[in-house]
Amino acid sequence: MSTKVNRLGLEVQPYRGSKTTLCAGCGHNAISERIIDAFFEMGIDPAQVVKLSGIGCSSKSPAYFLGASHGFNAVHGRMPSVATGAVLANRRLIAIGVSGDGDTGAIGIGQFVHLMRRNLPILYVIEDNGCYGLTKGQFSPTADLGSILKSGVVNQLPPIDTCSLAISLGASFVARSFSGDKKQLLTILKAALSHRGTCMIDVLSPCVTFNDHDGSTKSYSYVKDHEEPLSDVSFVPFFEDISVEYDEGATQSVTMHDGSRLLLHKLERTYDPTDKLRALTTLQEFGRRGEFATGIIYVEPDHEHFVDLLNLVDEPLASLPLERVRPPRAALDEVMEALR
Ligand SMILES: Cc1ncc(C[n+]2csc(CCOP(=O)(O)OP(=O)(O)O)c2C)c(N)n1
Ligand code: SF4
Ligand SMILES: [Mg+2]
Repeated sequence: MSTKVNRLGLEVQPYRGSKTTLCAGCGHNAISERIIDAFFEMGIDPAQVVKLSGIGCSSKSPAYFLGASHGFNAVHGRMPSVATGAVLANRRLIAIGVSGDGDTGAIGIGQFVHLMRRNLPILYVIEDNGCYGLTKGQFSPTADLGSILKSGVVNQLPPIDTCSLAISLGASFVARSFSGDKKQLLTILKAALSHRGTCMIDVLSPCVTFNDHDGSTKSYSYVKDHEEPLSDVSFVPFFEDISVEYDEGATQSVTMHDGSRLLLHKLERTYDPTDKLRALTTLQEFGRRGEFATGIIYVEPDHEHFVDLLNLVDEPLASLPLERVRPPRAALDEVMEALR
Protein backbone atom coordinates (compact mmCIF):
# COMPACT_ATOMS: atom_id res chain seq x y z
CA MET A 1 0.00 0.00 0.00
CA SER A 2 1.50 3.36 -0.97
CA THR A 3 1.54 6.09 1.71
CA LYS A 4 0.35 9.57 0.74
CA VAL A 5 3.14 12.13 0.44
CA ASN A 6 2.98 15.86 -0.23
CA ARG A 7 4.92 17.95 -2.77
CA LEU A 8 8.00 17.86 -0.50
CA GLY A 9 7.80 14.06 -0.49
CA LEU A 10 6.91 14.10 3.22
CA GLU A 11 4.34 11.83 4.84
CA VAL A 12 1.86 13.31 7.31
CA GLN A 13 3.80 12.05 10.37
CA PRO A 14 6.18 15.06 10.77
CA TYR A 15 3.11 17.31 10.72
CA ARG A 16 1.63 15.55 13.75
CA GLY A 17 2.50 16.33 17.37
CA SER A 18 2.15 14.67 20.77
CA LYS A 19 -1.02 12.93 21.84
CA THR A 20 -3.59 15.45 23.08
CA THR A 21 -4.23 15.82 26.81
CA LEU A 22 -7.36 17.97 26.23
CA CYS A 23 -10.84 16.60 27.03
CA ALA A 24 -12.28 14.14 24.52
CA GLY A 25 -14.59 16.04 22.17
CA CYS A 26 -13.01 19.47 22.84
CA GLY A 27 -13.32 21.64 19.72
CA HIS A 28 -9.64 22.57 20.04
CA ASN A 29 -8.63 18.98 19.11
CA ALA A 30 -10.53 19.21 15.82
CA ILE A 31 -8.73 22.49 15.02
CA SER A 32 -5.32 20.83 15.62
CA GLU A 33 -6.32 18.12 13.14
CA ARG A 34 -7.17 20.70 10.48
CA ILE A 35 -3.90 22.56 11.08
CA ILE A 36 -2.02 19.29 10.49
CA ASP A 37 -3.98 18.71 7.26
CA ALA A 38 -3.45 22.28 6.04
CA PHE A 39 0.34 22.37 6.53
CA PHE A 40 0.68 18.87 5.05
CA GLU A 41 -1.47 19.63 2.00
CA MET A 42 0.24 22.98 1.38
CA GLY A 43 3.59 21.17 1.47
CA ILE A 44 5.15 23.51 4.03
CA ASP A 45 8.45 22.37 5.51
CA PRO A 46 7.81 21.87 9.28
CA ALA A 47 11.39 23.01 10.01
CA GLN A 48 10.48 26.43 8.60
CA VAL A 49 7.55 26.91 10.97
CA VAL A 50 7.40 28.52 14.40
CA LYS A 51 4.40 27.78 16.64
CA LEU A 52 3.54 30.29 19.36
CA SER A 53 0.91 30.46 22.06
CA GLY A 54 -0.04 31.97 25.40
CA ILE A 55 -1.79 30.15 28.26
CA GLY A 56 -5.05 28.17 28.24
CA CYS A 57 -6.34 24.83 26.94
CA SER A 58 -6.17 26.38 23.44
CA SER A 59 -2.61 27.53 24.01
CA LYS A 60 -1.60 23.93 24.83
CA SER A 61 -2.65 22.88 21.31
CA PRO A 62 0.63 23.62 19.49
CA ALA A 63 2.07 20.62 21.35
CA TYR A 64 -0.39 18.47 19.40
CA PHE A 65 0.63 19.45 15.85
CA LEU A 66 3.85 20.06 13.88
CA GLY A 67 6.12 18.20 16.30
CA ALA A 68 9.15 18.91 14.10
CA SER A 69 8.68 22.71 14.15
CA HIS A 70 10.07 25.41 16.43
CA GLY A 71 7.82 26.41 19.31
CA PHE A 72 7.44 28.89 22.14
CA ASN A 73 4.75 28.76 24.79
CA ALA A 74 4.66 32.34 26.10
CA VAL A 75 3.07 33.98 29.14
CA HIS A 76 -0.73 34.45 29.29
CA GLY A 77 -1.74 37.06 26.66
CA ARG A 78 1.84 37.85 25.66
CA MET A 79 2.23 35.68 22.60
CA PRO A 80 1.95 38.59 20.10
CA SER A 81 5.13 40.31 21.30
CA VAL A 82 7.10 37.04 21.28
CA ALA A 83 5.74 36.32 17.79
CA THR A 84 6.71 39.80 16.59
CA GLY A 85 10.26 39.27 17.83
CA ALA A 86 10.54 35.84 16.23
CA VAL A 87 9.21 37.00 12.84
CA LEU A 88 11.45 40.07 12.78
CA ALA A 89 14.51 38.06 13.79
CA ASN A 90 13.89 35.52 11.06
CA ARG A 91 11.61 36.74 8.26
CA ARG A 92 11.80 33.34 6.55
CA LEU A 93 9.87 31.63 9.33
CA ILE A 94 6.21 30.85 8.82
CA ALA A 95 4.52 31.77 12.10
CA ILE A 96 1.37 30.26 13.55
CA GLY A 97 0.01 31.59 16.82
CA VAL A 98 -2.74 29.80 18.72
CA SER A 99 -4.64 31.69 21.37
CA GLY A 100 -7.88 31.51 23.32
CA ASP A 101 -10.71 34.01 23.61
CA GLY A 102 -9.50 34.77 27.14
CA ASP A 103 -5.83 34.86 26.17
CA THR A 104 -6.67 37.26 23.32
CA GLY A 105 -9.72 39.21 24.49
CA ALA A 106 -8.93 39.69 28.18
CA ILE A 107 -5.36 39.73 29.48
CA GLY A 108 -3.85 39.89 25.99
CA ILE A 109 -6.12 42.49 24.37
CA GLY A 110 -3.45 45.22 24.35
CA GLN A 111 -0.95 42.97 22.60
CA PHE A 112 -3.59 41.67 20.18
CA VAL A 113 -4.57 45.20 19.12
CA HIS A 114 -1.01 46.10 18.14
CA LEU A 115 -0.40 42.81 16.37
CA MET A 116 -3.46 43.47 14.16
CA ARG A 117 -2.56 47.08 13.36
CA ARG A 118 0.97 46.08 12.40
CA ASN A 119 -0.30 43.42 9.99
CA LEU A 120 2.56 41.13 11.05
CA PRO A 121 2.82 38.08 8.78
CA ILE A 122 1.32 35.43 11.05
CA LEU A 123 -1.54 32.97 11.07
CA TYR A 124 -3.29 33.87 14.33
CA VAL A 125 -5.95 31.37 15.39
CA ILE A 126 -8.35 32.08 18.24
CA GLU A 127 -9.93 28.90 19.57
CA ASP A 128 -13.09 30.62 20.75
CA ASN A 129 -15.23 28.80 23.32
CA GLY A 130 -16.58 31.90 25.09
CA CYS A 131 -15.03 30.85 28.39
CA TYR A 132 -11.82 30.30 30.31
CA GLY A 133 -11.71 26.52 29.82
CA LEU A 134 -8.45 25.88 31.68
CA THR A 135 -9.64 27.65 34.86
CA LYS A 136 -13.02 25.92 34.92
CA GLY A 137 -15.27 27.82 32.55
CA GLN A 138 -15.73 31.45 33.71
CA PHE A 139 -17.11 33.87 31.07
CA SER A 140 -14.56 35.33 28.72
CA PRO A 141 -14.92 38.63 26.79
CA THR A 142 -16.36 36.81 23.75
CA ALA A 143 -19.25 35.34 25.78
CA ASP A 144 -22.49 36.63 24.29
CA LEU A 145 -24.85 38.90 26.19
CA GLY A 146 -27.39 36.77 28.05
CA SER A 147 -25.33 33.58 27.73
CA ILE A 148 -25.75 31.36 30.81
CA LEU A 149 -23.09 29.43 32.75
CA LYS A 150 -23.75 25.89 33.94
CA SER A 151 -24.09 27.34 37.45
CA GLY A 152 -26.91 29.62 36.22
CA VAL A 153 -24.92 32.89 36.18
CA VAL A 154 -26.06 35.13 33.30
CA ASN A 155 -23.53 37.19 31.31
CA GLN A 156 -24.53 40.84 31.44
CA LEU A 157 -21.73 42.31 29.35
CA PRO A 158 -21.68 42.68 25.56
CA PRO A 159 -19.10 40.55 23.73
CA ILE A 160 -15.98 41.70 21.94
CA ASP A 161 -16.21 40.66 18.30
CA THR A 162 -12.61 39.73 17.50
CA CYS A 163 -13.31 39.76 13.74
CA SER A 164 -14.71 43.32 13.73
CA LEU A 165 -11.83 44.44 15.89
CA ALA A 166 -9.19 42.81 13.68
CA ILE A 167 -10.70 44.29 10.49
CA SER A 168 -10.96 47.81 11.85
CA LEU A 169 -7.41 47.67 13.19
CA GLY A 170 -5.77 46.63 9.93
CA ALA A 171 -5.51 42.83 9.77
CA SER A 172 -5.52 41.89 6.09
CA PHE A 173 -7.16 38.44 6.25
CA VAL A 174 -10.00 37.88 8.69
CA ALA A 175 -12.19 34.80 8.89
CA ARG A 176 -14.55 32.98 11.20
CA SER A 177 -15.19 29.27 11.18
CA PHE A 178 -16.43 26.42 13.36
CA SER A 179 -14.32 23.54 14.67
CA GLY A 180 -17.11 21.19 13.55
CA ASP A 181 -16.93 22.33 9.91
CA LYS A 182 -13.96 20.35 8.60
CA LYS A 183 -14.16 21.42 4.98
CA GLN A 184 -14.62 25.14 5.54
CA LEU A 185 -11.94 25.36 8.23
CA LEU A 186 -9.38 23.46 6.17
CA THR A 187 -10.00 25.66 3.12
CA ILE A 188 -9.68 28.85 5.17
CA LEU A 189 -6.44 27.65 6.80
CA LYS A 190 -4.91 26.78 3.42
CA ALA A 191 -5.88 30.16 1.98
CA ALA A 192 -4.44 31.88 5.05
CA LEU A 193 -1.12 30.07 4.54
CA SER A 194 -0.83 31.62 1.09
CA HIS A 195 -1.29 35.15 2.45
CA ARG A 196 1.46 37.51 3.68
CA GLY A 197 0.10 39.64 6.50
CA THR A 198 -1.96 39.01 9.60
CA CYS A 199 -4.50 36.21 9.11
CA MET A 200 -6.84 36.30 12.06
CA ILE A 201 -9.15 33.30 12.21
CA ASP A 202 -11.70 33.12 15.00
CA VAL A 203 -12.77 29.48 15.25
CA LEU A 204 -15.86 28.77 17.33
CA SER A 205 -14.68 25.80 19.35
CA PRO A 206 -17.07 24.43 22.00
CA CYS A 207 -15.73 23.58 25.45
CA VAL A 208 -17.53 20.30 26.06
CA THR A 209 -16.75 20.29 29.76
CA PHE A 210 -17.86 23.78 30.84
CA ASN A 211 -19.76 25.49 28.01
CA ASP A 212 -21.72 22.98 25.93
CA HIS A 213 -25.18 23.17 27.46
CA ASP A 214 -28.54 24.89 26.80
CA GLY A 215 -28.09 28.59 27.49
CA SER A 216 -24.60 28.73 25.99
CA THR A 217 -24.20 30.44 22.61
CA LYS A 218 -20.90 28.64 22.00
CA SER A 219 -22.25 25.07 22.32
CA TYR A 220 -22.15 22.61 19.41
CA SER A 221 -25.91 22.71 18.94
CA TYR A 222 -26.21 26.51 19.14
CA VAL A 223 -23.37 27.15 16.69
CA LYS A 224 -24.65 24.51 14.27
CA ASP A 225 -28.10 26.13 14.24
CA HIS A 226 -26.91 29.76 14.07
CA GLU A 227 -23.92 29.57 11.75
CA GLU A 228 -24.34 30.88 8.22
CA PRO A 229 -21.56 30.70 5.62
CA LEU A 230 -21.24 33.93 3.63
CA SER A 231 -20.08 32.01 0.58
CA ASP A 232 -18.95 28.52 -0.28
CA VAL A 233 -15.16 28.90 -0.36
CA SER A 234 -12.70 26.87 -2.39
CA PHE A 235 -8.99 27.41 -2.81
CA VAL A 236 -6.46 26.61 -5.53
CA PRO A 237 -2.83 26.82 -4.29
CA PHE A 238 -0.20 28.46 -6.51
CA PHE A 239 1.48 25.09 -7.17
CA GLU A 240 -1.64 23.60 -8.74
CA ASP A 241 -2.57 24.29 -12.30
CA ILE A 242 -5.04 27.15 -12.24
CA SER A 243 -7.44 25.88 -14.85
CA VAL A 244 -10.54 25.57 -12.71
CA GLU A 245 -13.74 26.28 -14.45
CA TYR A 246 -16.23 28.43 -12.72
CA ASP A 247 -19.31 30.36 -13.50
CA GLU A 248 -18.27 34.03 -13.66
CA GLY A 249 -21.62 35.32 -12.46
CA ALA A 250 -21.81 33.09 -9.41
CA THR A 251 -18.19 32.98 -8.32
CA GLN A 252 -15.76 35.67 -7.28
CA SER A 253 -12.05 34.98 -7.60
CA VAL A 254 -9.49 36.69 -5.36
CA THR A 255 -5.81 36.33 -6.31
CA MET A 256 -3.63 35.91 -3.24
CA HIS A 257 -0.17 37.35 -2.73
CA ASP A 258 1.63 34.19 -3.90
CA GLY A 259 -0.62 33.65 -6.94
CA SER A 260 -2.97 31.19 -5.27
CA ARG A 261 -6.63 31.68 -6.06
CA LEU A 262 -9.51 31.96 -3.64
CA LEU A 263 -12.87 31.13 -5.16
CA LEU A 264 -15.99 32.34 -3.43
CA HIS A 265 -19.09 30.68 -4.77
CA LYS A 266 -21.91 32.93 -3.82
CA LEU A 267 -24.85 31.71 -1.82
CA GLU A 268 -28.11 33.58 -2.20
CA ARG A 269 -26.66 36.95 -1.15
CA THR A 270 -23.77 38.66 -2.90
CA TYR A 271 -20.82 39.08 -0.62
CA ASP A 272 -17.56 40.80 -1.51
CA PRO A 273 -14.83 40.04 1.07
CA THR A 274 -12.60 42.84 -0.25
CA ASP A 275 -15.15 45.48 0.81
CA LYS A 276 -14.12 46.55 4.32
CA LEU A 277 -17.24 48.52 5.16
CA ARG A 278 -19.49 45.71 3.99
CA ALA A 279 -17.51 43.21 6.07
CA LEU A 280 -18.01 45.30 9.21
CA THR A 281 -21.73 45.88 8.66
CA THR A 282 -22.27 42.19 7.89
CA LEU A 283 -20.68 41.22 11.21
CA GLN A 284 -22.89 43.77 13.01
CA GLU A 285 -26.04 42.53 11.30
CA PHE A 286 -25.35 38.89 12.12
CA GLY A 287 -24.32 39.72 15.71
CA ARG A 288 -27.56 41.62 16.28
CA ARG A 289 -29.54 38.54 15.27
CA GLY A 290 -27.48 36.25 17.55
CA GLU A 291 -25.99 34.51 14.51
CA PHE A 292 -22.45 33.87 13.30
CA ALA A 293 -21.32 34.74 9.78
CA THR A 294 -18.65 32.22 8.80
CA GLY A 295 -16.15 32.09 5.96
CA ILE A 296 -13.58 34.59 4.74
CA ILE A 297 -15.01 37.85 6.00
CA TYR A 298 -12.31 40.22 4.83
CA VAL A 299 -9.24 39.90 2.64
CA GLU A 300 -6.84 42.49 1.31
CA PRO A 301 -4.04 40.56 -0.44
CA ASP A 302 -1.84 43.59 -1.21
CA HIS A 303 -1.86 45.33 2.15
CA GLU A 304 1.76 46.03 3.16
CA HIS A 305 2.88 43.85 6.08
CA PHE A 306 5.08 44.81 9.00
CA VAL A 307 8.30 43.15 7.79
CA ASP A 308 8.18 45.01 4.47
CA LEU A 309 7.14 48.22 6.18
CA LEU A 310 10.33 48.11 8.26
CA ASN A 311 12.33 47.62 5.09
CA LEU A 312 14.33 44.75 6.57
CA VAL A 313 17.14 43.16 4.59
CA ASP A 314 16.27 39.87 2.90
CA GLU A 315 18.67 37.83 4.97
CA PRO A 316 17.25 36.94 8.40
CA LEU A 317 18.61 39.27 11.10
CA ALA A 318 19.32 36.20 13.21
CA SER A 319 21.90 34.90 10.76
CA LEU A 320 23.53 38.19 9.69
CA PRO A 321 27.26 38.10 10.44
CA LEU A 322 28.68 40.71 12.82
CA GLU A 323 30.53 42.51 10.02
CA ARG A 324 27.17 43.29 8.40
CA VAL A 325 25.46 44.40 11.58
CA ARG A 326 28.24 46.59 13.04
CA PRO A 327 29.39 49.59 10.94
CA PRO A 328 33.13 49.49 10.20
CA ARG A 329 35.54 51.85 11.97
CA ALA A 330 35.77 54.05 8.86
CA ALA A 331 32.00 54.68 8.85
CA LEU A 332 32.12 55.75 12.49
CA ASP A 333 35.09 58.05 11.80
CA GLU A 334 33.11 59.60 8.95
CA VAL A 335 30.14 60.32 11.25
CA MET A 336 32.43 61.83 13.89
CA GLU A 337 34.10 63.98 11.25
CA ALA A 338 30.70 65.28 10.09
CA LEU A 339 29.84 66.30 13.64
CA ARG A 340 32.96 68.38 14.21
C1 LIG B 1 -0.91 36.10 34.32
C2 LIG B 1 -1.96 35.02 34.44
N1 LIG B 1 -3.19 35.33 34.84
C3 LIG B 1 -4.15 34.38 34.95
C4 LIG B 1 -3.83 33.07 34.67
C5 LIG B 1 -4.91 32.02 34.85
N2 LIG B 1 -5.41 31.53 33.58
C6 LIG B 1 -4.88 30.47 32.97
S1 LIG B 1 -5.63 30.08 31.54
C7 LIG B 1 -6.73 31.35 31.73
C8 LIG B 1 -7.83 31.62 30.75
C9 LIG B 1 -7.77 30.81 29.51
O1 LIG B 1 -8.87 31.06 28.70
P1 LIG B 1 -8.77 31.01 27.14
O2 LIG B 1 -7.65 31.84 26.66
O3 LIG B 1 -10.11 31.34 26.59
O4 LIG B 1 -8.36 29.50 26.84
P2 LIG B 1 -9.22 28.14 26.93
O5 LIG B 1 -8.71 27.44 28.14
O6 LIG B 1 -10.67 28.49 27.03
O7 LIG B 1 -8.90 27.43 25.66
C10 LIG B 1 -6.49 32.06 32.90
C11 LIG B 1 -7.29 33.22 33.36
C12 LIG B 1 -2.52 32.79 34.25
N3 LIG B 1 -2.15 31.54 33.90
N4 LIG B 1 -1.60 33.76 34.15
S1 SF4 C 1 -11.85 22.20 29.71
FE1 SF4 C 1 -12.98 22.77 27.86
S2 SF4 C 1 -11.50 23.93 26.61
FE2 SF4 C 1 -10.34 22.78 28.15
S3 SF4 C 1 -9.79 20.85 27.14
FE3 SF4 C 1 -11.69 20.49 28.27
S4 SF4 C 1 -13.30 20.85 26.73
FE4 SF4 C 1 -11.44 21.78 25.94
MG1 LIG D 1 -11.58 30.05 25.94
